[in-house]
Amino acid sequence: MTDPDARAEILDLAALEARPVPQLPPGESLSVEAAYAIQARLVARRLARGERPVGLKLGLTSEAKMKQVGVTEVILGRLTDAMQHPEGVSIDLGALIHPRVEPEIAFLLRCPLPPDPTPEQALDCVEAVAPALEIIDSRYEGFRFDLGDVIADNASSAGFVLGHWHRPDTDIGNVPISLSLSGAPCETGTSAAILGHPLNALAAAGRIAASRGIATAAGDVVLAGAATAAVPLSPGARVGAEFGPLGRIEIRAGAPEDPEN
Ligand code: 0L1
Ligand code: MG
Repeated sequence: MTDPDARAEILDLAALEARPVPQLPPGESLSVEAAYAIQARLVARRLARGERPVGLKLGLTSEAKMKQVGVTEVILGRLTDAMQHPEGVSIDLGALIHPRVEPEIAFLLRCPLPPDPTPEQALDCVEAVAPALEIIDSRYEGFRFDLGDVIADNASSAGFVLGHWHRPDTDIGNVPISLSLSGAPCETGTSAAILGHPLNALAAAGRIAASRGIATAAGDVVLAGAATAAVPLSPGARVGAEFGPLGRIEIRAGAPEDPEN
């Protein structure tokens, strides 16, 4: 059986050193329960280094991603303050293995999520909504993993950028979203691709958090999941994301010689 502390250390070092590790061999696949236990230890190592928990992220929220990993349930990862970047910033790619970026919708909570909320009950806990970009980075070679691997790897969490906050009653059910790289359009989608409505993802976050003993609190950010496929980030790229009435977010992928890195 996989030792959870040893596995958490392997994944933590892979992220710290930006060096990928192999996924577990098929005979050693993790159960979902074992995988969340490793994730908890992995995040505890970050907190022990002084990082602060700031919320949660949903992963595998689109049908395409679920199919890719062969699952029917979304997954949860945890966000820390060290993962948040200000808008417009240059992201240090040297600290990442094979980063990708994807547009999402973010929620700011005004109270803890109930254990199994309806989307309407989840909305009652929302202080504000915002457009967001998530930077994902699998710690596994070739971005190859099974369900247990990716949960253990904190759902590929690596970074996130928030746009401007809007009122909680803003209609986020079908926001048109487009992503461009250095001015060239590359992905389009809508927030309806996030489990049919981002509030369904927020409700799922409440359900999974409760079932895994993960607390939520006022002030937490919850990333609802991707509205388009994730796009590889390469040095020097300018990423622009348009979220219709919610606004626009821009970041840059730092080139190695970039003075900001
Ligand atoms: O945020 C995500 O949907 C990522 C979940 C993990 C799967 C992946 O890394 O693509
Ligand atoms: Mg995501």
